[in-house]
Amino acid sequence: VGRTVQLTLRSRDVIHSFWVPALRYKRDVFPSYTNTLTLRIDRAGEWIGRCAEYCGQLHYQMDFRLRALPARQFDAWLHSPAAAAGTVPA
Ligand SMILES: [Cu+2]
Repeated sequence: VGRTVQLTLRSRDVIHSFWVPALRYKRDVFPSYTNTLTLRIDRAGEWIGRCAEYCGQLHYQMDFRLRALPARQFDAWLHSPAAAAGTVPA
């Protein structure tokens, strides 16, 4: 919350699109090109994200959650074994 964050986006297979409608963030994700998305969220919360590019039979399952944590909670997670393992806080 309150920090500028840059996401690095790259697909393992086909073209997807990282879309968080409520925040108006959307960026295409390619297998052969690394894209970035710079975002800043000024309040804690959780938003639903979806793939906005028809990417195959499992496209309908490509929902995710984007969560903005207060700075102290984010820093604790960032320096935890969970972050190193690539997992997110519950
Ligand atoms: Cu898709």
